[in-house]
Amino acid sequence: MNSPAFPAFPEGFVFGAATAAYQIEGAAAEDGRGPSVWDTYSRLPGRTAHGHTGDVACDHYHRYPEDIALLKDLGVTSYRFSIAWPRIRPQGSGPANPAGLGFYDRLVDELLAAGIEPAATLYHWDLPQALEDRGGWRVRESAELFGEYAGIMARRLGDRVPRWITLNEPWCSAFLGYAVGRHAPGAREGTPALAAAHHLLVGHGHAVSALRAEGVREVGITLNPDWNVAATGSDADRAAVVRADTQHNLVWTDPLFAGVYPATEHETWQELIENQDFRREGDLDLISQPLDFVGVNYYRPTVVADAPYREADPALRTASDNRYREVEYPGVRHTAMGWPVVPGTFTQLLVAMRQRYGDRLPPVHITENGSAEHDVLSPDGQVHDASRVQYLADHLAALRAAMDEGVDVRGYYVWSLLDNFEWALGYDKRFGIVRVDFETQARTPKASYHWYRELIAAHR
Ligand code: IFM
Repeated sequence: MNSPAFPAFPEGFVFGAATAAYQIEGAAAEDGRGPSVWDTYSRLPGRTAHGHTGDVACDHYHRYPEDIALLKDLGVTSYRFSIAWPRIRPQGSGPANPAGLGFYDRLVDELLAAGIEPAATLYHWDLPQALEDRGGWRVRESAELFGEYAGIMARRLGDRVPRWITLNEPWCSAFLGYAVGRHAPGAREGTPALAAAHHLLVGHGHAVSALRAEGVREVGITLNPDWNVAATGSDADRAAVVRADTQHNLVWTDPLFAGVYPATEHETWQELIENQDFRREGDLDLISQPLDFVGVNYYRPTVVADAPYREADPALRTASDNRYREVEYPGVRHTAMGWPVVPGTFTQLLVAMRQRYGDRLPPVHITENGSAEHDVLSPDGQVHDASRVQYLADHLAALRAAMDEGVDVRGYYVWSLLDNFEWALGYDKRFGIVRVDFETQARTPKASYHWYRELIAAHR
């Protein structure tokens, strides 16, 4: 195939690659790491594909020097990784585990020696199980302990890690975790999922305060806003888009960037907006502290159609019963995740965020973008993942278009450096630009790795 053209980015634009602790580290029971909710959940029958767990994953805990060598050869300016809270505080509270701190010390030092800026995410879904046993994100204590843990990490690594992300995709933690039960801890609850959403935001606020107190350079949060498209032009489907936007996007972005919860006609969400006992005076001030950047993870648009509530009695409805349903995006390619590929929606989403919040929207880093494909290891030993290359080229061009329309985007992190544990879908879905053979742990850079490497080199 002919390689797609490289979009041009301004000088200083950050090119990176991203991963997350539970998806790559393995060594789940080593050096004093405590269990996380994902260790527990992945062992429940039928919750992950083939019963896969993150016990070994990419064995990055032992192979990180090899992975950093791949990053160095790729030429990225920054690497986004996450810190496993249960490695640092195995019980979620109490003394820090020196071996856990030592691992991230070594990782950061090796990155810096390779000329790569570390970007650390404090929470990519691996809540210490001990905290889940005390209520998890349903209770305020987890938010407070998250702030303490942020302080521990900032004191330890703040001199060497310039970019800090508090939470990754809190929508998934709250709603996949506590409303529909597709992620750990697997709860299918109503209002407690709304409390979890609120406590995640409060936890973010405590972490921002702790990171600021240690004087770290940049603080942000990573969200996964949806671009919701109405299935038809009907008023009912357009109203469904408003509900989907509220539930998926505004519940995060309005408190963070406008210091309010969104006004909505949506009965389920009214619960969140009205005075709940989990909300306290001053929470919104804590949550809306200014940030240096917002991380945006974007993969695909979502088509929504009006649908009846599944539960007729409002008192019995859960937070996942939102009077809309997702439908197929017709006529476009779908990735191995079944996700529609419509790169122009990436531009639309970023421009819409900028329009809604104006200058209150901080500069943006794209902290994840990429695609799972049906990769094949060819007889020549290579992975010719042309569809992933095209996906990346088209999304980078769409990103560039958003910048041309005035969105201040400072960086782009491909998801992911490595094939890894794709949560409930186990190891079946491959997002890496480097193939991982999970039997031998051999790493093979794919065509997309080589393409991205050339794109980065073209900007030097
Ligand atoms: O693998 C995940 C990642 O952990 C969070 N964002 C989406 C990715 C692909 O599903």
